[in-house]
Amino acid sequence: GPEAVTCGEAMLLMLAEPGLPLERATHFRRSVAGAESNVAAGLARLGHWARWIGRVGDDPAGEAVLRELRADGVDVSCAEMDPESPTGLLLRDSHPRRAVDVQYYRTGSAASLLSPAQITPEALAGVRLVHVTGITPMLSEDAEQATHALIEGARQAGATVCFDPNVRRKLGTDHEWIRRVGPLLREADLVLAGEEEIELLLGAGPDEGAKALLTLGRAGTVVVKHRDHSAVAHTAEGQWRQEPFEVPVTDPVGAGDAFAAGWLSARLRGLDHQRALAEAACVAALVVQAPGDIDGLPTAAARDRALAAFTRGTD
Ligand code: KDG
Repeated sequence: GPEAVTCGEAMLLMLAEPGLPLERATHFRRSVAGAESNVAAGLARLGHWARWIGRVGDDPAGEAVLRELRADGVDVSCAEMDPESPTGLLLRDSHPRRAVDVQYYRTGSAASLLSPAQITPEALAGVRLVHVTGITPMLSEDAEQATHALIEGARQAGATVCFDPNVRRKLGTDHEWIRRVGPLLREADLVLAGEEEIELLLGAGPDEGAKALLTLGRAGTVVVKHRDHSAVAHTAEGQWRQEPFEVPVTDPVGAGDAFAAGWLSARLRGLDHQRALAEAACVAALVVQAPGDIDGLPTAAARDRALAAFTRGTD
């Protein structure tokens, strides 16, 4: 079976040519987006057997999404094509120094009809790690139930559950995020979260929030991604910090998913906390140098070469 499973909405991404605001752009490049499928693609590029569970429409956009994920090595054998509902779509631009403008066309999409029925024991058989994000439960009530079924199924399969809240303010009010996604932080064995997300969902600062999850939740490790792009791993035994690798940023979107993939790959290979954070920061630094969410994802060999070069620079 696969080493890792993710589940969520993958969308057709139309990425505007760089340098123009979204409403002015006339040329768009077709790609694929979706936080969970991005992580699956990251793990697959790094050499892991990674499965993505989700739904797309039975339409050309859905074909394109599945073809691209397959080409990146993602196992899409448990993905479904829905003849009744369309594939979700997203338009965005990319700017290194201002917030990216995103417009979603995903209400009523095939993925919003994801249901617990798709989370079968077969889909999770033998899996070691299940990566869940807060986007999925915010899509619809069905998708929220599917998220709970996924966590339950992961436990039954004996898998580690990793959770990234991935707060996207266009998907709900603060109150909805706190109510629907906040409790999931306490269900996860591994948590990856931004400083702002900890503040919103736990009403606490980063250190205090991480400590609360380690003591009140199930988490054995909490990684907080700070505003200055440094990351700190918290466990009961101690803390490890990683500074970001300085690179020219082309497109910051996908950095968090790349970080997750880099970190989870290191965890799956049994590496220590410091090395896992360094690999995570390295994979993120490679992704932000390329346009698109997943285009800059490295193979394991490319990651190792880049990490050697980055750390030589800091010696
Ligand atoms: O993490 C990047 C995602 O935000 C992007 O791929 C689109 O999944 C997406 C979302 O819901 O915003």
